[in-house]
Amino acid sequence: PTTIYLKDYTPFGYLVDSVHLTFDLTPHATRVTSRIAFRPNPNATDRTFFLHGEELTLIRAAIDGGEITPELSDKGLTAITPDAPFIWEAEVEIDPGNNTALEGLYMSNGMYCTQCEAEGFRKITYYPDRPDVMSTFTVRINGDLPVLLSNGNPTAKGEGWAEWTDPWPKPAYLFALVAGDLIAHPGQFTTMSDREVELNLWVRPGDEGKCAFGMEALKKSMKWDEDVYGREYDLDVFNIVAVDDFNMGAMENKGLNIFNSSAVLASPETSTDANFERIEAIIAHEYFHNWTGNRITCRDWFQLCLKEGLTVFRDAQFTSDMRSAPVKRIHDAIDLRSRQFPEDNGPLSHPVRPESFQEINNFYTATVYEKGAEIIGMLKRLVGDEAYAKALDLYFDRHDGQACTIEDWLKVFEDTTDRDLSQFKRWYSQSGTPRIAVAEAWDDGTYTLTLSQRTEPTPGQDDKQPQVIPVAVGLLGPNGDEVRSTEVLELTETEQSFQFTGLAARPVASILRDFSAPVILEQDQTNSERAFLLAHDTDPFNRWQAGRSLAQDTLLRMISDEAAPDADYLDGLLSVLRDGELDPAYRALMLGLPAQSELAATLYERGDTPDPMAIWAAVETLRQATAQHMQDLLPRLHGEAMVDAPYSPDAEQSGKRALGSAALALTSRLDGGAMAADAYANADNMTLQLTALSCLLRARKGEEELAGFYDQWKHDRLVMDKWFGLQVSMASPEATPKTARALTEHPDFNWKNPNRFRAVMGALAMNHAGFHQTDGTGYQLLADWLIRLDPVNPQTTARMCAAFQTWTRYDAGRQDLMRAQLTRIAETPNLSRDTTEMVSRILG
Ligand code: HT7
Ligand code: ZN
Repeated sequence: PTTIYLKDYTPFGYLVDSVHLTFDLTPHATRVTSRIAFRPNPNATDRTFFLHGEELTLIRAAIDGGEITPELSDKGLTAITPDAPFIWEAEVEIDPGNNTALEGLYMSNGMYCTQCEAEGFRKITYYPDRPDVMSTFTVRINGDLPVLLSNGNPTAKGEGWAEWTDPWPKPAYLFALVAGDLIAHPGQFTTMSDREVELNLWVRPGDEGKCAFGMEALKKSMKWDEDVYGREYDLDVFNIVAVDDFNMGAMENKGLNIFNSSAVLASPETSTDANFERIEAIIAHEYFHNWTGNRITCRDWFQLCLKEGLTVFRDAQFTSDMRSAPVKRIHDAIDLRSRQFPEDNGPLSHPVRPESFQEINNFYTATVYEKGAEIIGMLKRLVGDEAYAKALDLYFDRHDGQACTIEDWLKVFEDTTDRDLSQFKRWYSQSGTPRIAVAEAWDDGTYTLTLSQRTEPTPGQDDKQPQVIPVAVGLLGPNGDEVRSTEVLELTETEQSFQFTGLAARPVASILRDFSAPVILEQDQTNSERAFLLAHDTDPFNRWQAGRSLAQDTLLRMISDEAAPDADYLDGLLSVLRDGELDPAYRALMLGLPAQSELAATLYERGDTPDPMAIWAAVETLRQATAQHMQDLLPRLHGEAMVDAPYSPDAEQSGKRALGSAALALTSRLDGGAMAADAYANADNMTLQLTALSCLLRARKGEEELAGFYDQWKHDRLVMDKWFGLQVSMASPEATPKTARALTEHPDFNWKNPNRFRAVMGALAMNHAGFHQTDGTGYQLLADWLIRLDPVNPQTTARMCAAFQTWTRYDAGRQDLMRAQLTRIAETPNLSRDTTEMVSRILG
């Protein structure tokens, strides 16, 4: 496979002034006719006229009306062109009905839809399929279906046809087309300059009852982007379509967002609070792309973080504003540690702006998205809110309509603040998670904090340079009062000391408040210091972190030394949970424990070999001890969690339910699931129903309820995904691979549907002790299915290979077993480029 390098970027030899496309839709022989106005690009030297094109049958090609015979390859075509503006015409035939890869034009339940990011447009017609080639598009769709949609505004329609015009120049990856028997859930939005926008959420008949929440989320997002970023929507219509077969969450196509139905459809009966929150965030994310991604796009795919990091950052700000900022920040830190840190510190490690790739689809990663967003958070913290707002205004003014780079992005900050961001820029090029070691000294009223940073070598990067790290610090006095409020220290050297003078007594430092940088803090804290911070820290993130550190410390000692659960942890937790003044959602988070895979990572980093069963057993023991320790408080927590109002997925109600669910899970460890059985019988929403069912399954009960759940919900695809996934996540470690295998034999296991495949195989990979059973059956089952899925859907297969990315952490026996499965996948004949690249990077 060919490797593509950032350093090799050159502009395309031609500019595109307009694109006209006509689609004659039939399932197996769709005709696509293109008429494209090209002209030589004055800023380019290479005039090779190469158009990308894959899996296309060329019927006819012409330049300025004269038929030509271009040179064809499996990647595209080359032709001789005039040295002046010209019109390119082509007619191709494609087969959407057999497109199982879900890239390009494909069919899902009888509906035509597209997915063009990153390089799917080349499966629709011949085109310079690269993000720096931008053009207006006019699209005519001929098809015998009631709803025919494309980007932009509707400009004409008749029986069996429709025409759409998108006035905003865009790259081909934002092209979209949908045709099907769909029903609209309508809405309306008046923009800040009083323009009326027609909104529609298009769904399959039967899903009409699941649209209201998504529509409200869209309106809130539109309003928020006006209020906070001054960004107004720029077309007469905004359409969202829900599709069942989709490789990722959703896609921001201009004026026609396409969503995985799991990321947009919701009702209280079928969706959990977590589903609602995720849907609100994804709708916001895709909508925000209209400016950060669509109006200003990426010059090339190496710059992916330009749009994704910024848009994730914006959607996180939105969620903080709509819900609770501390709760959102804690969720983000948990997510980063469980998904991004393993990537950054393993064989798949890559810079936020990668320098090379074979298959760009493999770089839609937690590093590009979430670490990319963290970088923006750090930048904002360093320059301050006001300068950030100014820099963003300048970014939109200066670059509207352009395809940009990270250099363009940083330049607007340099120009607004006069800061030199050359060292800061290392965040984009240097992979790996920086570690900050903490040393403290106290001398006669002066507290000295010495911070030193280091980043371990990562693939292709042996030597690391110091980065600019904003470390937010506050100091607490012995009575728990804050003696120094939060200050952002700028760590730029390998080692740096910071002094705080004039203190009456030695303080307790609260370091990395609000998780001010995506780093690992190495601090030799005593458990009494942690307990002190858990009781007193005024920074909600670090207060939670203190509890987390206590939990981690006790778990590590339980695993390595067979120690008993730590009293500081149990007592500290009890007092926080007793505090009725604290937000229930926050208290629910306090009850969480580090993921078992995270404990494995910490053990490995300490030089120990993690034993997944020992980790699992320690977590079980600690949970049991917590339940016993909190026995008297649990009824009160249940009481506090009672919601005496019609169901709403808002932050207040869902916070209460989160606390109630955590209390129910602990209670089930004491009463054998009696209360959960009751809760299941009385549940009137999916959050409670699923919580109760998971408690029962964990108590090794609930067979009857599981069967009842199936009968109740077998008609609902999204709920059935939960039914499949839950059984695998709740299975005992020994039973996990067997349970997953049995589910793959279930008649409803439609493995070609990415959601259903992920429900089972994703849950298998996430069940740490179950996946890592010593007999290797977990590894083998996953590999069997990845090999089967690869020719059908390479993108989803490749993403799921990441389940093996931590294989070198474990003992020799497990390593042999995982290596054998990875090798078996790698040696499969005709393996896709996507999976080949992933497996070879994982094997190293
Ligand atoms: N920009 C999109 C990323 C994407 C994608 C989405 C759906 C299916 C395939 C895809 N490939 C890339 C989604 C986003 O970040 O908003
Ligand atoms: Zn995005």
